[in-house]
Amino acid sequence: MGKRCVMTTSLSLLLLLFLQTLNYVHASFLCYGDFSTANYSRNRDNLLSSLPSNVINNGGFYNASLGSDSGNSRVHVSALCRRGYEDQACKACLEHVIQDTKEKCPHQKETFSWVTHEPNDVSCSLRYTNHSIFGKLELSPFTLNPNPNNISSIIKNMALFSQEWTATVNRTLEAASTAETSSVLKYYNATRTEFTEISDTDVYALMQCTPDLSPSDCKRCLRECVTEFQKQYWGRQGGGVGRPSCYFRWDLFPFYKAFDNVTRVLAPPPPTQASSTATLHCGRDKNGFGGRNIAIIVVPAIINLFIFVGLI
Ligand SMILES: *[C@@H]1O[C@H](CO)[C@@H](O)[C@H](O)[C@H]1NC(C)=O
Ligand SMILES: *[C@@H]1O[C@H](CO)[C@@H](O)[C@H](O)[C@H]1NC(C)=O
Ligand SMILES: *[C@@H]1O[C@H](CO)[C@@H](O)[C@H](O)[C@H]1NC(C)=O
Ligand SMILES: *[C@@H]1O[C@H](CO)[C@@H](O)[C@H](O)[C@H]1NC(C)=O
Ligand SMILES: *[C@@H]1O[C@H](CO)[C@@H](O)[C@H](O)[C@H]1NC(C)=O
Ligand SMILES: *[C@@H]1O[C@H](CO)[C@@H](O)[C@H](O)[C@H]1NC(C)=O
Ligand SMILES: CC(=O)N[C@H]1CO[C@H](CO)[C@@H](O)[C@@H]1O
Repeated sequence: MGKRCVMTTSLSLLLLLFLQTLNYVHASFLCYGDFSTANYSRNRDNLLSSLPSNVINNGGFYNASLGSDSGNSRVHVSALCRRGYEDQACKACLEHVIQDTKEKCPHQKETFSWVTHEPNDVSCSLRYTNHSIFGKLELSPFTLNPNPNNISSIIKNMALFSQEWTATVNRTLEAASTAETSSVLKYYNATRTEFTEISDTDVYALMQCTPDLSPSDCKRCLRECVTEFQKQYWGRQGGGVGRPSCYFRWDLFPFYKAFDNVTRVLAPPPPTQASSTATLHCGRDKNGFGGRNIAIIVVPAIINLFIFVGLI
């Protein structure tokens, strides 16, 4: 009995670690809000059925709404792809996320996701709510997916890393939120940066906002993603933060096929005046929904594990 207990625990721990990695790879998805009516679901399904082709025909972003506010059945939908993807890969990603969302979120009114579609490793975003979202900055809820590994295992000078990371992320943030074009995928930037102390790889960072925001709202959204990562998972080797209006991810490897055409640059040099240490706070944001999707996956998996262990 004791032996089996220990085995179950360590297997569960392994499984948890594995699932954390899995969840990490699968980026951000949230489903929330009160339960919806049959009319709401029907309107949602109507909008979703033509969404992938509408996104493609509209240059990579599309938004629409359907239903009546009085009947509590009005649905607002928006979707987008990243800049630079082929239409067919983007469409496949959207079809995948739509199907996945319908399965995982059959009854709730609101969802957003910044996900990738494995076969092409192309990423796209889907969002629907029962209130008007066009042009509105929405910061919560948010998802937070840390890379499970620590950065301390590969670097020695944390202060130098911290300085280069902040400068790199600031550079990416400025570029992503400065809309130079009228393209619907204007708020986007991806950088590949060589850091002083990391010799065998580069630092990859990607940021994107929905195009209906103002530049300052986009900047604020991305800034809050960066701060959230620093607050909760500073010291990890990477991570992603998703909010309804924007997405930020960084890692020590390229992801989402987003860096194929990105030129490698050197980390910005340290500021000339004595650099101040970044203040890092600990603890969870009360509004965070970060752990919810993990729990949804982990609970059934652990039940399966018990069944499995019982069979031995
Ligand atoms: C959206 O649904 C929530 C309950 O889930 C409700 O309180 C709110 O009034 C609804 N908003 C609109 C615009 O219908
Ligand atoms: C749902 O939609 C139908 C047809 O549009 C309408 O007749 C019905 O009253 C709606 N139901 C609710 C609960 O609003
Ligand atoms: C990379 O560049 C090639 C050639 O210009 C282009 O076809 C492709 O779409 C680009 N990929 C991305 C992800 O930007
Ligand atoms: C990362 O660092 C934390 C705190 O120093 C430690 O508790 C944890 O075990 C480390 N994780 C890994 C994967 O090395
Ligand atoms: C990054 O931007 C923040 C906020 O604008 C600023 O406080 C900080 O000094 C910047 N850091 C670097 C290294 O540029
Ligand atoms: C990111 O911004 C930099 C600086 O503006 C620019 O040179 C680079 O082409 C941008 N990269 C992408 C992928 O948009
Ligand atoms: C690109 C796009 O379809 N934009 C539309 C989103 O919704 C607003 C408000 O309904 C429209 O004004 C935009 O044209």
